[in-house]
Amino acid sequence: MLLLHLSDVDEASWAKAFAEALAPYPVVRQTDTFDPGDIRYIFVWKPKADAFDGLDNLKAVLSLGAGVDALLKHPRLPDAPIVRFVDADLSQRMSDYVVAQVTMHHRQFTRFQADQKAHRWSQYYPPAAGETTVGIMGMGVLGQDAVSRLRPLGFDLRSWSRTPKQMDGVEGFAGDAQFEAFLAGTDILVNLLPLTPETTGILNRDTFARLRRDRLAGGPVIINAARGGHQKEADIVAALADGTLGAASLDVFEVEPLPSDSPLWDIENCYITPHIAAISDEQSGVRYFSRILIDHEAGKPLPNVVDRQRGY
Ligand code: NDP
Ligand code: OXD
Repeated sequence: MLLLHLSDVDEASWAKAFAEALAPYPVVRQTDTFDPGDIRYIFVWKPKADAFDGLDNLKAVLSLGAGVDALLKHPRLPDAPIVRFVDADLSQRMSDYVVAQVTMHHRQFTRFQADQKAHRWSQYYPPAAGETTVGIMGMGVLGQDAVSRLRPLGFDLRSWSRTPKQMDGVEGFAGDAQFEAFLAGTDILVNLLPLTPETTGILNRDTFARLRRDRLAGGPVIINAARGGHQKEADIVAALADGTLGAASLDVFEVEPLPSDSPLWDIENCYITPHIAAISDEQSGVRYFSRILIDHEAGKPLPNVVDRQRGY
């Protein structure tokens, strides 16, 4: 039996789609009456404290989210393997966001917007894409998709990951030892890391100060589409005010929803979206997890299992 335990998304709709895809395999929701001992798989997003109680025969936890940082902190998380969402549709949506923000900053949107408001005719020619370096932190599923879509646009690309990566047309940097060198040549910093103890607060003043300063006229830019826990918002506010950063695009925040009194809302060169960079699409999600469940019941191994030791 598959149990759905979803918060902040339309659980009824997902349950209906799973029931259709898996029939006659039984599918139940958290509010249905069922014997917890019959649950073999649980599909979760923001599970409540009692979500896993009594699930003594669980074979796997299926995560609606690609990021599992919050799930791993669940106080009563069972020992079963966790399968996270890895999907071409999700990657495409994230790359849509990344490409939009990168191209906007590369072409100096903040500057020309201010000029327009001031009725100021000020000819400034942005560097060509090939003269602009986009540095991507996190070269996993989403990072690799993002570079595959930025590359044809002609950007100079570099990546930073925990272990070394070799990708065509991307200069790879890895580990703490190469972090400074990675930052020193980066004009637009894109964060696609998972949130772990090692990556918490990585978008801070010290990181911003190490970015390349002489290429983009307004100053280096950060784009955070991963998790709010990666960023120190007080440092972003200060860095945007004193010119350490030329602009920031933020999709995620230390506290979500972003409190209405956050200073970030009113900063002209800070571009805020409400954690919408990429959503797990229902149709793709049901297709992906149904296949996994059916294959696993048939004895095949689970794909995309989270390494709890690494935290992603
Ligand atoms: P992956 O697990 O596929 O990739 C993670 C990458 O980060 C890997 O390249 C890994 O290195 C690297 N990494 C991990 N820890 C470190 C470290 N300490 N130092 C350097 N590099 C590190 O994740 P995804 O690409 O699938 O997703 C990334 C994140 O995006 C998710 O965790 C989630 O938080 C976020 N997300 C946000 C969404 C939104 O709407 N805003 C939507 C979906 C996801 P290595 O390759 O060596 O293992
Ligand atoms: C995710 C997210 O992790 O939507 O999938 O943030």
